[in-house]
Amino acid sequence: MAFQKNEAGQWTPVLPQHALGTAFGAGVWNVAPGGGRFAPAMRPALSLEQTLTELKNAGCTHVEFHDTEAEPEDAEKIMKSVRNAGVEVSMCTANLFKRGPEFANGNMGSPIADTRTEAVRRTKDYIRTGIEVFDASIYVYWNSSNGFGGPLQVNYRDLFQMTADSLSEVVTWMLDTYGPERALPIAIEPKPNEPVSWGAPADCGEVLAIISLMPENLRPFVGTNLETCHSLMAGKRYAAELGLAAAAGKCFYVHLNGGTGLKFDEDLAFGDNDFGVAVETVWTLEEIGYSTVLGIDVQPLNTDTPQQQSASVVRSIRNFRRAHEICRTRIHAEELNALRAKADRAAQSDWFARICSGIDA
Ligand SMILES: [Mn+2]
Repeated sequence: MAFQKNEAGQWTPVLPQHALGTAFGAGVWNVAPGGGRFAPAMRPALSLEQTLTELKNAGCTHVEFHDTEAEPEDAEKIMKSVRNAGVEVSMCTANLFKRGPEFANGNMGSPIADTRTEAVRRTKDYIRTGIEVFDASIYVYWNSSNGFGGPLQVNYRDLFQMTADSLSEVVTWMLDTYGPERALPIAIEPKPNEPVSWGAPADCGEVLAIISLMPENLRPFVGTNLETCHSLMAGKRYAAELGLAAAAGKCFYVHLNGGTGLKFDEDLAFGDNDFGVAVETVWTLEEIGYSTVLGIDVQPLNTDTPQQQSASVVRSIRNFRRAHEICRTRIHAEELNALRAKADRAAQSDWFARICSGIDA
């Protein structure tokens, strides 16, 4: 069962329950040869079976797929490999950015009707695969090419309304086909730029705004998948974005990773560059009661060797455990809440450095 009614009669997602830090999922694209516009490929490409083994050995209990890595027609065969590897599929997502030229000018909110139609069709196809083959617990819509690159390239009002309308079409089809009990929770992953100069939705607030543009009866089926690096690129504090999603009852899934600020999608390991972000993220996940699979979305570093194919995934999980241990042993809710109740940010800053460093002096 994927949705059930709560005491107030609202449909709410039923996500697999895992105590925080006991279930991690990573994308099969997180183990990759590397390379791009500014760097050569650094490692040999692995087979799907090798990739699944790498992720399992890295500590993942779950894996994630794009439809370009696991086409709907190959999904049954791929599920055999997934089962053989001893993992499960947590998330699946249709690639609405790099499949071909059709998504060069947006997807769900594109000014081109055929593009919107194709985005909706591919999304329905992969939701069907997620429900019928993968037994996935979440479907992610990442905005990717949805947005614009310069002045008046889109009608700005239509961009947001049409994105909502396309999602409404998907949810309506899903409910008609499977009913709420089998419906797959849809999580929107925002990003402010890359591949487009202005991506829509750019952040958690814009995701919530788009959901609010959908008919009321469809809104319960759509939430957020917030990613650490995307939030940093938007100039946001990731943990605060999680808090906003949770306040709206929309924190369906997360993508943990790292970045260095208002730059590009670095997809560093969780805890890389700014370990304090990892500590406040883990504490915030505890505070909001996050209790399902923790998604990781990282890339290997350029210097990673063929023996380090999954080093960024390994380090993400290790850093999560380090941050979790700090939260468990050095953060005391009463002490923190007492600090929050005082107008003394100097004391709060000193406290945070003390708990992260473990040094009292
Ligand atoms: Mn992501």
